[in-house]
This record gives sequence, C-alpha cells and structure tokens, in this order.
Amino acid sequence: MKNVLEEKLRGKNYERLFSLNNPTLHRFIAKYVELCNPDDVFVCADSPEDFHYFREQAVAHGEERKLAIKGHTVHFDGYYDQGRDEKSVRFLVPKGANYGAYINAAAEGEESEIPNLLRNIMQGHRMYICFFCLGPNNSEFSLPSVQITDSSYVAHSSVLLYRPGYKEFKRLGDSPMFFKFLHAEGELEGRVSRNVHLRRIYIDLKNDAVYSMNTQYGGNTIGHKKLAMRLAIHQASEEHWLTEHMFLMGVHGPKKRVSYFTGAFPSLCGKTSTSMMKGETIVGDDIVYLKKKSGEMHAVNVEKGIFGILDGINPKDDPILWKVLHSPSEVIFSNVLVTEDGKVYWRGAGDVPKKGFNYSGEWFLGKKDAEGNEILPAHKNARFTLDLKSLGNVDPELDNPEGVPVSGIIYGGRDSDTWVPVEESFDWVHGVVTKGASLESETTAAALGKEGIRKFNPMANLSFLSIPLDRYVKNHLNFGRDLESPPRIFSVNYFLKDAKGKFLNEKDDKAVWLKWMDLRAHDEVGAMETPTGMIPEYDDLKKLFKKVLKKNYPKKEYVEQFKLRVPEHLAKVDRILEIYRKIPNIPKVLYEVLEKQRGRLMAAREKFGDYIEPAKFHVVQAGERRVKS
Ligand code: SPV
Ligand code: MN
Repeated sequence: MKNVLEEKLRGKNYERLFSLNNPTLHRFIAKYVELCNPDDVFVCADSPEDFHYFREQAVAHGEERKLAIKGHTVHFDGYYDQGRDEKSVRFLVPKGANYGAYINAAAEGEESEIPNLLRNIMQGHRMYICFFCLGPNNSEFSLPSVQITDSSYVAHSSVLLYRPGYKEFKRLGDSPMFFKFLHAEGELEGRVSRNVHLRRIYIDLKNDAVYSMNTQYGGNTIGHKKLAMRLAIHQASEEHWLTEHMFLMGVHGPKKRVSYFTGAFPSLCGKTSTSMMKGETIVGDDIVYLKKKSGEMHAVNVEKGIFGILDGINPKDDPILWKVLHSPSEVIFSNVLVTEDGKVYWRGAGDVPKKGFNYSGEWFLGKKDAEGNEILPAHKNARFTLDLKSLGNVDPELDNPEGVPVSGIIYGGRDSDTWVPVEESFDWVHGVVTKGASLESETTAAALGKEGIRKFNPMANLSFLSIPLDRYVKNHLNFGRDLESPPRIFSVNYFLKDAKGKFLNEKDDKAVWLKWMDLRAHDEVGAMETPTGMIPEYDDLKKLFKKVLKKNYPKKEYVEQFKLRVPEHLAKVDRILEIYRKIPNIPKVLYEVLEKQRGRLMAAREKFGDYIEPAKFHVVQAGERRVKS
C-alpha cells in the first residue's frame, strides 16, 4: 500500500496524509490511487493557500473561466450532463435485502463494473483529496468525510460549500466511521466528460462509500451534496435521527423573536428563495440533520454554502441574491450564458443577449441542438455556488454546534390545483401523513427527464432515499412522538393557478405565509378549521400583507386562493392511498389518517358542494386545537 502512495503523493502531500493516523483512510486512498492511476495526488489540509490553489487549478485547467467581476468564474458541464442522473444511481445493498420499489438496487454482479470503469480513469489527471465536516465543526450532529476527485471544479465547489474536515480527521484518530466519495470525470473532450453514456453513481451503504464517474454536473459529483445525503439518510435511520432535504431559516417575529423553520421542497420549487426572504435570516438552503435535544427538535445545516438555481432570479424578487451575484466575491456560475464582455445571463436577468458562450459552445439566438430543439441561452438548471458568509442575511447560529430548535416544518411542491397557499396540519401525525408523506410535485429541470409531470415525492426526498419508504415514513412518525412539543407542520403552495392557468400568487407572497406560520407556531393568531387543516383568517392576512409587503389584499383574492377544492383533494387522497397500498409494511395509521381526511372532505361536500369558500368553516381561536387526526 505504502509503495503506491509514496510514488504518487510527493513531499508535503504524503506527510499530510500520514499525519492522519487512520488505516481505513489510508487503505481507501491507496486502493483508488492504484486503480485510477492519476499522475499525482494533492492532499488538502485546509490552509487558505490550499483553497486558493483549487481555484487557480480550475482556471488553469479550463474547468472554470474568470468573469468580468472579481472572484467570479464560470463552469460548463457537458450538453447531456446538466442535472442529477437518477437512472444512473445504483445502490449496493446487502444480498437478499429488499429495499422496495423506490430504491434502484444494483443487480447481482453489477458491482464488478466499478473497478472496470475506474481502471486508469485518472491517467493524465491530478487527484485531489479533501476532508470535510458535514455539519458544524466540533458538533455531535456532524459527520466526517473524505472526497477524492480529479476535478478541480469539484474541489473548488466543495470548499465553498462544506466546512473544513482535516482537523476533524485528526480528532477522529483511527475510527473507520467516515463517509468516502470517489469522483472521476473520465476521459475529457474539450473540458467535458466524453463518456456520459458510462455515467454511473454507485452507493455502497455497507462501506459508507460512493463512486461517481464520467460526469461533471455538481449534483452527480460533489460528493457531499446528494450523494452524502443518501448515506446520511441510511445512517440517521440506524441511529434514530433524520436527514432531510430541507432549508433552515430564522423567521423574525414580533418583539425581535427569531424562530427556526425547516422547509422541504423538491428541486426548483422555491426552497432557496424562501430561505432567502428579505427580512429573515438563512441558516441553510438544502440539507439538514435533525436530532432530539432536551425534548425538542434541533437542526443543523449540513453545508456552509449554496449551490443554488439561477433561473428566474431577478432584482425585484431576490434582492439579496441579486446583489451578491453582481458584486466582487467568490462565486462559481455554472451553465449560464457568458457574453463577450465577461458578464453572465440567465432567464429573468434582463434582456436576452443575441449571442454568447454557453453549455453548447458558441451560442446565438435560435440555435438548435442535434435533436432539433432550440437551445436556451442559459440552462434552466444553471446554478451559482457561493459561501453563505458572502450574503448579508446569514443567521448568526449557522455554526452553532448545538444546532437550533425547530418551531415549524414546511412542505411544498409544484401543485397547480389542489393545496391552498398555506395551511397548518392538525398535529404531528396528520402533518407527516397528509403534508410530508403526501407531497407531490410537477417535475423540473433539476433532474434529467421530462418536465411538468405530477410525481409523488414524499418529504421532497424520494430521489435520495437509501432506506425502504415504509421505514422512512415510520421514522418520521416516531420522531415527533418522542418530542415534548413537536414542531408544527405546514404546507405551502406557490404554484396554484386559476382556470386560465395564471398563477394566483406573486413570488413575494411567501413572505406573508412565513409570518403567518410563525404566529401560528406561537399560538398568536386564530385560524379556520377545514377538512384538510387550519387556514388563515382573511383579516390576519390582510394585516400581514400591508405590514410585510405594503400590499392590498382584496378579499376576492383570498377567497379564490383559499377555497377548498374538494374534488382535487379527494383525487389526491385516492392517488396517495393507491401508492401506499402497494408498499408493504406501511404503518396502519397512515391509511387511517388519509381515510379520515377523505371522510371529512365528503361530509363537507355534502353540505357545501365541490368548491367551498373559507367563510363556511369555523374559526378556531389562537391556542385552541380541536380536530384530532
Ligand atoms: C437539488 O437539485 O435539489 C439540488 C442540487 O440541491 S443537486 O446537487 O443537483 O441535488
Ligand atoms: Mn436540493
């Protein structure tokens, strides 16, 4: 083992690796140095020079190009490598184990493909080894992990997105408990992976390892993002905590009170923009670990940066992001359009340029791809990567090793016709079942495949599950049962449309929903009790619209937005029940809660018809709770 490491890790690199006294780590690295056969190996020890080096390497190798604004660079992924490739993700599960229909388990023997694809894959490349800490440093929430990659863009992105881990590995000593990621971009054509047909992501749950190859898109390659999330969901399940696809934010209530909310939304459904609402503070926009602490749910942000979506970001709705995306600081743009003067364009960012450079090469208005489809100037999944500390609205608790207590959990998806803009569930179980476990959303460009199809996506986490769905739902139900006062569970819907297909809300209306949820979480406002949950009273929203957005909120709009759509809700209950009936071992309570919801909907329809205006429902005073799920 030492031979291969001595040969490829020269000078300080060898010393850095061997001053970590961890035989499992040394074996893992030696195995993949030997197999992948890079020209040499760089070991990162988290000095500022190391971080600078990644950025310089990325530019020197052409993986990133400098832009007009200081600190800004752009990276392009291959034309067919623009999103998470869920079909190519395969789990290596123990022999005989059945993880159910939602986990893409590798066939027996398929594992042997891994060494075959990786053999000599890094020839001519430099291998980078980086250590990270998932979660705050020095925290019982956090998990150490190592990333091997031959992409300086992946290394550069990772140091913006994750907390440093070299010292964590020193503390870890010889423990074998850490996550391991190997990424190899494979043979390049220009600067992009040539063999995307051999793009593979293997998740090895037995060894806490992930192997990703022949791809460059961040969601497939930055190991600590969705690859680590899959390993962490598995680990959390074994240890009775939760790993979730959620933002974490401080909502600023009356008298300077700050309450923390998490929110789970499928990709491209407003998760980042919610966490960045003006007047609030952001802890994180994508991944949390949730644990019980003193009878409460506590959360940490696994990351310290954002790999966010640019599509639609504009100065009016996203003033904070707009500013940082146009000021000197470290930002990596990916898959945007770059104009001659080194500026970037994405949809929503002003006038469409007539030409430029993008993920298809030289671009001009009207350019078509090989399939005859028009190429948009910037990809809908174009992204920015930055450190949260570049933002003016980062929450002071970001790095608190204890995490923050959670007052509310929000679930939302792209739903044009069923859910009202905001609604509170009756209790934890009702929320887990009818909001989280019943979440559906129309598909988006964040994953490869057709857009706009309504898909079941429980807790916005279906793509990332590494345990059977029944166990995942059970874990959620159990989590709240042990809490003295579980967080309130809400749903939001930013995508409700009228009969003509026009959105019923404006983008910034969510600022009001947040303030209302905060008041509910503190029992400071009443609500109307409907068959599906508690909705706001008109007068409360009217006041909040005035106060928060300085907007008039006509009653007509309220009624249109908040009327109960009984046929759509009944159809949803049927769809969700049908899905869960096919899954073995689902807790009985899930069926019971959905059947009761159906019963309440039918009774309301009997009395008031298919579409029921809020005024028909009872007002429940602040602090009062009636329905039991
Ligand atoms: C998402 O798509 O949910 C993301 C980006 O957060 S990715 O890393 O691709 O998962
Ligand atoms: Mn995400």
